[in-house]
Amino acid sequence: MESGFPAAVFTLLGELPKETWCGSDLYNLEGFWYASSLLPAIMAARSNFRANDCDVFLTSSMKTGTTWLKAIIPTIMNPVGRTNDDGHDPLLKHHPNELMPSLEVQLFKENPNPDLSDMPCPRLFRTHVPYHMLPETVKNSACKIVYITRDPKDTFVSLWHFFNSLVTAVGNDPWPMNEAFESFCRGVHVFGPFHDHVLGYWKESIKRPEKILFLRYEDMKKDPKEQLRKLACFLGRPFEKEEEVDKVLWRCSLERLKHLEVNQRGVDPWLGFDYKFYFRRGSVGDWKNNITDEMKEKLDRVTATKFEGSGLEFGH
Ligand code: PAP
Repeated sequence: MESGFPAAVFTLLGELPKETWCGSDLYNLEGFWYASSLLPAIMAARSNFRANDCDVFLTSSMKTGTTWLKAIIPTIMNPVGRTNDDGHDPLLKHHPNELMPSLEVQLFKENPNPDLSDMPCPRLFRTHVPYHMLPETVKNSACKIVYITRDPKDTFVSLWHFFNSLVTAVGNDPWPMNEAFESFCRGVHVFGPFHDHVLGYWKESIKRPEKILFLRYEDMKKDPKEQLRKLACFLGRPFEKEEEVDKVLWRCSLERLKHLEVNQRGVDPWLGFDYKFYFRRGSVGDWKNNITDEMKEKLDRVTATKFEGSGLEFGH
């Protein structure tokens, strides 16, 4: 069997419900859809990852503002992140994906049992898996979980643009938006259903606010300083001066990151995606430029039904 992953994982793949999505196969395990290329790593991480109390986990469904936080969290946690020493800013040379390694895309992709013991504390990780799929020690240790979500309509539009850019960049036909939209409303997309993903972390964050910080992209855009202060306190690294907040926000701003050479020309070595595709408009309400009134109403209805009684709302 290839790369040390148990044979049972590959046998399981053949038994799971399958759908084609954006030209690839997705498999449904315990109610969520995963790319076959990532599922062995997801299952290995779930069984084999051991959390430390000092770890920080960034969790999200795709295209909800994760890259912003992949930049912000390391900058907050890094002692030079809030100083004036711009020359040593890791973001100058590294796409944010490199600063918070992904369990499924990077660490467990080739090896089901990687040795992570030499990573310095605090270790920073990210994952797109739903709450129930997290390794037990992540749920049960004192490590921190930051979750970011976004209006489903903007999330869908961002997801479509991202994958459409990827398929057209290699000369394939554009991904029909109607097809992508119908799949999203049915919950069939990578790491979907989006609404169930959000609900899993939302419910847990209500039960354990000291464990899970639940953030929204819209709040980050509306009052970034307030959200950053909240995040820094949650991570045990409160800001001492206002200038530190400004510094982190500037370093991690879309405008800055988008224009750095590493992000304009670099390619993600694990996924083969151009780094530039992670940075687009970064606005709230971009769905108005992309989907019809009918689509808006349909997705709003799905959202209202799914979130009914949860206290969660996205309205703009
Ligand atoms: P991922 O799930 O592949 O990591 P993610 O970063 O969650 O993607 O989502 C990408 C969105 O975040 C893009 O939104 P858009 O398509 O609506 O434009 C991207 O532009 C936005 N984004 C990336 N970096 C930043 C940033 N530094 N500040 C604000 N938004 C950002």
